[in-house]
Amino acid sequence: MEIGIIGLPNVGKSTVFSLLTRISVGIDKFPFTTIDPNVGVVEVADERLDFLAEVLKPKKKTYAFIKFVDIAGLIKGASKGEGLGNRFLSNIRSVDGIVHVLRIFSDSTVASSINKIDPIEEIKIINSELLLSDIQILESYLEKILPKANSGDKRSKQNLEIVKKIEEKINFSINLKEIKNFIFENLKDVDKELFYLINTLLCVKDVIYLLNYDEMIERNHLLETKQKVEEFTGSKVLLLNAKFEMNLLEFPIEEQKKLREEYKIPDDEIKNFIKESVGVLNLVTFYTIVGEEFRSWFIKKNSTVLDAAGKIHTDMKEGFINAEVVNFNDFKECPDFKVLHKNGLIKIVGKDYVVKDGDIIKINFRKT
Ligand SMILES: Nc1nc2c(ncn2[C@@H]2O[C@H](COP(=O)(O)OP(=O)(O)OP(=O)(O)O)[C@@H](O)[C@H]2O)c(=O)[nH]1
Ligand SMILES: [Mg+2]
Repeated sequence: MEIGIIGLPNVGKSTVFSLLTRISVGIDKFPFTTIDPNVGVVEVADERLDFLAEVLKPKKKTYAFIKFVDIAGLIKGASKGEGLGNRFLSNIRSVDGIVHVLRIFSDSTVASSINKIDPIEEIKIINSELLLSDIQILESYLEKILPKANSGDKRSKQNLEIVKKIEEKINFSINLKEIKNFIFENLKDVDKELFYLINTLLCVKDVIYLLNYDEMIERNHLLETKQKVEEFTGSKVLLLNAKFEMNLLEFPIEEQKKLREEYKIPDDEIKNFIKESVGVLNLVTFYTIVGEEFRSWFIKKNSTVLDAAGKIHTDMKEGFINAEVVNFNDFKECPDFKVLHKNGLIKIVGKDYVVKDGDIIKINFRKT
């Protein structure tokens, strides 16, 4: 699961990225052979896993993680190859969700590409680049199916009409959420080919907006700005003073508290940001207890327990027999697996069972 951090140049994307990776674990803990320097792994704290571990005292506790990708600044004309242009756009195409960083600090020593604090303007610039790039994709698809549609192929004709409708919508709107909703309303009856194409579009990705502010901005004004952006985008908007948080890491905890009070910077903004990032990916969390290791995992909403098994280990998927499932809510009320079992609260489920948020899962499988 990957989240791309996007925005205009010099809005603080890399600062947000470094902050996230600094507060997380070392990358070497994860079994990737190579990891791109601009991909950071961030462990997501989880109170339910903490509770499980507190009660059952395993030797090891492993939190689920998400990857953040620091994408270089997009500028006007990127879709036509300005700046590093399309390369960035293709980086964005492969992520599962987007964090759009907006600059709410003036600092004349840091060049700004629009020379003012204007988050709505920033959103418009970035969105139009994303949308222009989507239009290119739709156009080349139209070119491809036009001959077939003209020769009377019913399916192609239908797809052609849908794509034209989407294009028209994109031409008249800058609001990603609105476009996304429109697309999905018009997608009830499309074939696999078009469905796949639509899912490669940037405008269907979920976005959260991050206002990167600094101490110079007045809190009330900041909250008004937040509301404006919420109204304009219809999406989640979060606050973070990335540079301050980054600098704070240099101080001992007691000092950090004092500085927060002095500058009136709340201590839950990073936590919130990470939590909401998970939300934007439409994930649910499930838990496994294997030997001495307790672990939380993310999986896309509506995934089956077989998908979950595959995530843990391919052997588990291939040799899948069934799974034992109890939800965390039941465990919290009665933190004893034996009693839960006796009371029939541990269900045996087959491969098609849809994993629910908070499920504690034990996969039974044949070793091959
Ligand atoms: N005053 C102030 N400066 C900030 C803040 N956040 C970031 N900066 C500074 O802005 C400059 C650019 O920050 P980066 O994080 O590199 O910005 P970026 O969006 O990654 O920029 P590109 O990769 O060039 O697109 C750095 O000098 C940061 O220290 C902030 O909240 N206040
Ligand atoms: Mg950067």
